[in-house]
Parts: sequence; C-alpha cells; structure tokens
Amino acid sequence: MTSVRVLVGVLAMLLLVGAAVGCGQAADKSKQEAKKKVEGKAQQVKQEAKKKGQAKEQQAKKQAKKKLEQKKQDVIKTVAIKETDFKLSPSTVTLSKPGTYAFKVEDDGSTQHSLEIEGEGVKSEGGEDEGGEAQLEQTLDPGQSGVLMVSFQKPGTYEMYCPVDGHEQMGMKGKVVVK
Ligand SMILES: [Cu+2]
Repeated sequence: MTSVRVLVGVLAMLLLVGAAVGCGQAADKSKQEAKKKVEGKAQQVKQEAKKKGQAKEQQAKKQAKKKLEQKKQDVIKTVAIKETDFKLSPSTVTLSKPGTYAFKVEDDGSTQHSLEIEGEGVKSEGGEDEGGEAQLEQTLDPGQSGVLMVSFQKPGTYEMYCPVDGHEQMGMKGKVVVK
C-alpha cells in the first residue's frame, strides 16, 4: 500500500513539475509572440513612413515639373537672332500676338554684340528693365549666345538694335512687328 502511495505521490509531483515547465514554456512563447508583434509593428510604421516620404518627394517633383511646364507655356515662341558685323538677321521679326517671347541671340561676328528691344509696351522679363525697353543682360563675345525674354504688352512695331557703341548706326538694327 505504501509503495502505491509513494508512486501516486511521485506521479503527482511529476505532473506538477510538468505543468510548471509547460507554463514556463507557454510564457516564453507568448513573450516571443509579443516581441514579434512589436517588431512587426515597428517595421510597418517604418515602411509607412518610407512610403509617405516617397509620396511627398514624388509630389514635390511633380509640382516642380508642372511649374517648369507652365513657364515654358508662358513663352509663346523662341525667336533666333543672329548678329554679325554689322547686321541683325533676320532684321524684321513678325509675331502673331502680344505676349512673352524668348529671343535667342547669337554673336556670329568677330566682335562683341548685344541686343536691345524698345517701344511702348515692352516689358523686360528678368533682364534690365527701364520701362519700354528690354536689354540682353550681357554683351556677347564672338561665338557666344544669350536669351533675352521680352513681353510685348500690345500690338505694334518695336525697335531692335545692338546697343554696343555705334553698331546701330552701322546697320545693326531691325524691327519687331507684333500683330
Ligand atoms: Cu553689335
């Protein structure tokens, strides 16, 4: 009888120990799961932040592109003017309507030249602006070119010439007709 009691006692102890170990393992398991959960969430937050950052960057890029396109649209046309010693080519430029135009001026001569356009209604865009005239910011060296942005605010005939000493009198002049 005694041995049976001992056996029961041992079995009961084993069961208890087993339960305790099982409990511990379960606790470990739930700890690990909690850790996994936290890590997973942190990663998710990180990824979302990354996504947000990328979206923001893309939006900024889009806006910059839009702005650039808007600026391009504002310029109705680019007009090429070649300057030689001492002529403007073409010497008459005809534009279909008032608005902003880009004059791409190239010095094809062997001395320095520049370009100025004047008349009531001329507004310089970015260059020197003294009211009624627009002048290329720089004097061009032979082979060099520059862009003069000009806004014509109304139809009319405008003067254009090279403002370098005496060049206008030598023939470096022409006109811009705005329809
Ligand atoms: Cu000149």
